[in-house]
Amino acid sequence: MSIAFVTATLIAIQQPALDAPGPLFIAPLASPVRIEADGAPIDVGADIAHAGPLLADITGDGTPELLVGTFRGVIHVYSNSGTRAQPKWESEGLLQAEGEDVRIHNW
Ligand SMILES: [Ca+2]
Repeated sequence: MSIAFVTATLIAIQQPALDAPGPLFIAPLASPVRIEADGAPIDVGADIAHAGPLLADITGDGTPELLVGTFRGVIHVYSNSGTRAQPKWESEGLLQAEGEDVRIHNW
């Protein structure tokens, strides 16, 4: 998959300081679920793990793709042939720009 550039919006949940007055609300979390692509759990462990997932609509069709950055600086791209509510991920390989794998050095 090749793109010119990526824009994305990150959403953070603001939590009150621990010493703030009033009750501290901590939402219960659901059990973790392995995300699958092509019928198997996604595993970018060969790239030393430290996976950084991001949902972003890089094709402009209104359905987000799954991008998973790794410690080595490459970004795995998974297209969604499902829906926003019921995604079905399929591996598209590494993110490329101008025919080359995108590498973002993080050190
Ligand atoms: Ca899309």
